[in-house]
Amino acid sequence: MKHSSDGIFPAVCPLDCPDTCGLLVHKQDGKIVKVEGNPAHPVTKGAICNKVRNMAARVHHPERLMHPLRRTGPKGSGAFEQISWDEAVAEIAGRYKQLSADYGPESILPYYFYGNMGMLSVGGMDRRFFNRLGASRLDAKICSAAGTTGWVYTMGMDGGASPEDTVNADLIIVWGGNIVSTNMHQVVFAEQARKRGAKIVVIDVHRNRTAQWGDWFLPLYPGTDAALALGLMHILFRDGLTDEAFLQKYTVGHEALREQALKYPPGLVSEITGVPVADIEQLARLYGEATVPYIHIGNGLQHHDNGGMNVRSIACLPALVGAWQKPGGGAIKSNGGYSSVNSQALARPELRSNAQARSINMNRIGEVLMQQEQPIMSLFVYGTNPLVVAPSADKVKAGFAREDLFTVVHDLFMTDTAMYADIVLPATSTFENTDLYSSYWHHYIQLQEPVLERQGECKSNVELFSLLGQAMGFEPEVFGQPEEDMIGEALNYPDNPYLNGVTLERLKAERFVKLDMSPKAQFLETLQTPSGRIELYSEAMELAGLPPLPVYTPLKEGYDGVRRPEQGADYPLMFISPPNHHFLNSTFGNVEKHQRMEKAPALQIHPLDAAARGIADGDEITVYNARGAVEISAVVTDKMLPGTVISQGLWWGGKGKKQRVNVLTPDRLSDMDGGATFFSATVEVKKREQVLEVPGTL
Ligand SMILES: Nc1nc2c(c(=O)[nH]1)N[C@H]1C(S)=C(S)[C@@H](COP(=O)(O)OP(=O)(O)OC[C@H]3O[C@@H](n4cnc5c(=O)[nH]c(N)nc54)[C@H](O)[C@@H]3O)O[C@H]1N2
Ligand SMILES: Nc1nc2c(c(=O)[nH]1)N[C@H]1C(S)=C(S)[C@@H](COP(=O)(O)OP(=O)(O)OC[C@H]3O[C@@H](n4cnc5c(=O)[nH]c(N)nc54)[C@H](O)[C@@H]3O)O[C@H]1N2
Ligand code: SF4
Ligand SMILES: [Mo]
Repeated sequence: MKHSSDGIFPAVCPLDCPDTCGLLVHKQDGKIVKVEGNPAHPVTKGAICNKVRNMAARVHHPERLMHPLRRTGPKGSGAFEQISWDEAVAEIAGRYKQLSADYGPESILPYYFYGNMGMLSVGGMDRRFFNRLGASRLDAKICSAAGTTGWVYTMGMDGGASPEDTVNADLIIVWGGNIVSTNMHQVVFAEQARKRGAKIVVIDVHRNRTAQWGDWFLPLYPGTDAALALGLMHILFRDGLTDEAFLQKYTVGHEALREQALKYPPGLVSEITGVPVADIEQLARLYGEATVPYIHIGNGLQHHDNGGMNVRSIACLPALVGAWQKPGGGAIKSNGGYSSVNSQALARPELRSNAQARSINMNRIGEVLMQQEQPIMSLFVYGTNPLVVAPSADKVKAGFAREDLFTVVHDLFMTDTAMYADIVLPATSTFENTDLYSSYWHHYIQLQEPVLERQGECKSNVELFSLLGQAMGFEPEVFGQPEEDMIGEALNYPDNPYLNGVTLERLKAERFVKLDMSPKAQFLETLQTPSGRIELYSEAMELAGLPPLPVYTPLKEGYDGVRRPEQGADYPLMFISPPNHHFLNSTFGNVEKHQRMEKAPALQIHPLDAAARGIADGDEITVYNARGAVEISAVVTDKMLPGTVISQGLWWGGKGKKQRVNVLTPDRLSDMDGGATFFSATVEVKKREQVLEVPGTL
């Protein structure tokens, strides 16, 4: 494609969002002037969110990084000088050779996430580079680790119902997911179901946009979802609403689960969750009597100390009523497993000579940077903005401020994180790249080909790590492999039958290639759990030291129906900081258009909690706990139960502002697979007298 020409070009949304929309990019005079949905995409059908509709403002933002930079002032001061790519690459390669000699290559840590979901962008040349270097490995558990693990213990694979089938559902429960903001095409399917008579129930800790759209909103206390799921099971078993034939044929452990559910009568569950007994009874009846009940399991309820078990418990519900037998029934936690590609061909783990190299959980980055033993001496950050998105952000900042830490950041913008880099490298936008995209929700694979010429001196992740590989003297055939060859190898993966027939040639010709979903017809017969059945009782969990049956465990800070005595009076409010509508995690947080749409960072607080603290709507407040403090304004609202406060959106700090919510969040790990516990935080709030802002470092 002649990408310097003007016109309308197909593209793929690269953001970490389940919808992975097909886009059309309009170009005039070599610039993107408009981004719209591609009506030809079979699922997203031309509808896209407002964030990406305004993507041109980000791609052509005046502050986009265009050249490599080297730090000239103290860390975090933002003082940099422009350097050439040759200088930047030589400096990084030189430092990496020296660090490998002095401390060993494991003193170098890649720190990445999915700012761009392209399979070549993360997991391709980058992984080859760090494998060949022998760097420490990153355990990338910031997003969905705990919940996915809880799901997989129960269902065997990272996959559930097919989204397009959910139009057949007659009851839709959106549980801990704000899909109006975070998965808009699931809302489109749910609307179609609603037109045919489906009822939409939303279970959440606050009346978010999705709850306002749904038919029935049930607010509950944070982290109590497993108790609610067990309460529903209690009633389903008690009232004979279970599908006994299904339980016999497709599950193990239903008798043990029945016993377990006896321990969760509605009265107790109501006390734990804050949901009235009558509502628990009614929801169980609705679920038990529905013909095609579908549950959307969001990410919110698994960002907790007990997050894995929350998802695990909800994942048992469809089996109790045999929902999996009907197209559109069952649940979706994530569908990433259907589109798994040959990740080994991309990442080439065999290039690593130290197979035993340590693995570091990204949720612990602040702590890890402070450790004296086997210290991390260099961080290479790409596709993520840890100073804003990682938990316990003040600790993270202290780690990044270490003068002896050699930090490289590759990004499109001078993020809060890049401010702490020694070398900042400019990244291309997805529209300048070749890449391969799958969705972790729908079943279509897409190819991105460059539609915009390189902006400034920007380089893609693939180019960057290819250059670095060459500078280190690594194998030219590995580090110079053409992108299309890498894509071909990734798709060549007989281990995944769903990928059958998806090829580069077809992607080029057809743009949207559906996975071969025919193996799904045998879904229930080919479950990949150890028993080959849905595991209501899981021996694998028992072996892993986890409770084999669903169980409710209170959060480490916070509620279990009543305030827990050991929590003390210091930080009595549960603090939830989920994404907002117009940012994508911290992406767009620096774009004026998107900031305007979000107004300003705020804390939603219940009238009772506000009154107890003399706080009125619009007051400037300090939200604090032992981890730090945030200064934002109060919105007094009854959208949640008293005792819970909400701040939506991952705002950047920028200079002098104390508004990064992750200062308050714990870096504890969840019950399963080292997941993050962002939402298991407690805080106190006080009114703040207006003070003049003093500019300074972050
Ligand atoms: N607009 C927009 N879209 C996004 C993103 C974004 O930042 N902005 N981020 C993307 C990413 S990376 C992800 S992982 C997904 C996440 O999207 P979702 O799956 O929707 O998950 P969250 O938005 O994290 O949380 C969803 C809801 O869970 C609620 N919640 C918190 N704790 C609990 C609890 O204990 N129980 C229950 N029942 N609910 C609880 C939160 O209040 C929130 O309303 O969205 C993706 N899409
Ligand atoms: N308090 C709280 N914290 C959270 C969450 C929450 O709900 N509450 N959500 C968590 C979740 S679910 C997630 S997934 C994480 C997400 O956190 P991150 O993965 O850090 O996501 P973003 O904030 O979008 O940052 C992505 C960065 O990648 C850059 N980028 C984009 N494309 C490219 C590229 O091609 N190359 C390079 N080198 N860089 C690129 C973007 O400019 C941006 O700065 O945040 C987590 N943090
Ligand atoms: S962010 Fe999500 S909804 Fe918006 S265009 Fe991208 S994939 Fe579609
Ligand atoms: Mo995420």
